[in-house]
Amino acid sequence: MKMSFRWYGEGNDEVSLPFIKQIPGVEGIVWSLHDMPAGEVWSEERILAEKELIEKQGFHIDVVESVNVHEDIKLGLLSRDKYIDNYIETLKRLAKVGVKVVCYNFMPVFDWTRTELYKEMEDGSNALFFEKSKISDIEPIDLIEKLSKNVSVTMPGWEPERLSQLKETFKKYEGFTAEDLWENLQYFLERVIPVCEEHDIKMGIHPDDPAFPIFGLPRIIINKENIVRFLNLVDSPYNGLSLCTGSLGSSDNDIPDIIDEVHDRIHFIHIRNVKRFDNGDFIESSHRACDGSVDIIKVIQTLHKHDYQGYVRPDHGRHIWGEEKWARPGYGLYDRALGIMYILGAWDNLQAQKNGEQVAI
Ligand code: DNO
Repeated sequence: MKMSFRWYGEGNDEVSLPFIKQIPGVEGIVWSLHDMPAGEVWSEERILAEKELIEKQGFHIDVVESVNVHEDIKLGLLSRDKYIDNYIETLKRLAKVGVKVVCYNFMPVFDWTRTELYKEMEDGSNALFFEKSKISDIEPIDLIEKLSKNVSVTMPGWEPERLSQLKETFKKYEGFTAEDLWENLQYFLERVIPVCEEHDIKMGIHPDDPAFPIFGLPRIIINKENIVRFLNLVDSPYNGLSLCTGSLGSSDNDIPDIIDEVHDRIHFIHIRNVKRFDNGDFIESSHRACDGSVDIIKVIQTLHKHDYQGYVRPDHGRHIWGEEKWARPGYGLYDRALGIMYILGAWDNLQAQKNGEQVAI
């Protein structure tokens, strides 16, 4: 596996590249032009500037997360072709500078959703929390307003222009079904994937987070059956998955089983843990298998069994050692760095066993 770390860009992330450099094993930065509205073509100058910045610190730029999909594409409006053309142009420009994988999602309106960003834990740390009952009695706009109060940065999926149109966007989705979303996803892929094949850049869809419908909007990348259906929409290695153990772990998915089924189409993985409760709530926990509901060790063993050679990053960590004062929700430095050490510890151990080395006790 190739370890990487998500970074939001100069002036947009309190975690600096030199700090990331000090985490053992990180080879690449997972990046994006976060201020670029969905549907616009990314400028070549901006792409090159970002590449230079990241490579100067000794990291590769192989993975972009995300190039966001314009809402009109998900809705299947007439205007979608223009936005797909733009998407394709961006992909070509990214491929030209050496990007290998683009992570994206196809969730209506929202990206990831939680009801609390800094839920306090007994040990004094805090973490992203999803309380199911809160979602049913709150208007989406009120939830976003409540959450954004303590946050000074723009979070992916919660961009101001997207939020300012929330009411109108919801109106457009009235009567919209999961099958409509499948159809529009297929339309998008049928146009984009042939270009990816030609330019050698792989697409990895991110599972829906949480992995069940919210606010009456359909969500489809939520379980094994649907992931298999998705991969068959366009059966090409360029149409792949960004497996996220935390998103799929928000409902009762057997993630090692999913990996067994589709490992050859996984291009990128987010590894993190969540603790699920019987009432449907979940909280993000440390990466350790015993701290959450996802058996992260088994996930790593399964990846190792299939000789996974793709990209990996730790995902959301808890905010620890006081970093909630400055860190982006879920994207502090410390717990993600600890997560990396856990993942690499497990991986190195498996490698050592494979190589027949004596494991010191
Ligand atoms: C959350 C992330 C997601 C992910 C997008 C991909 O922290 O995993 O926001 O980047 O869904 O498009």
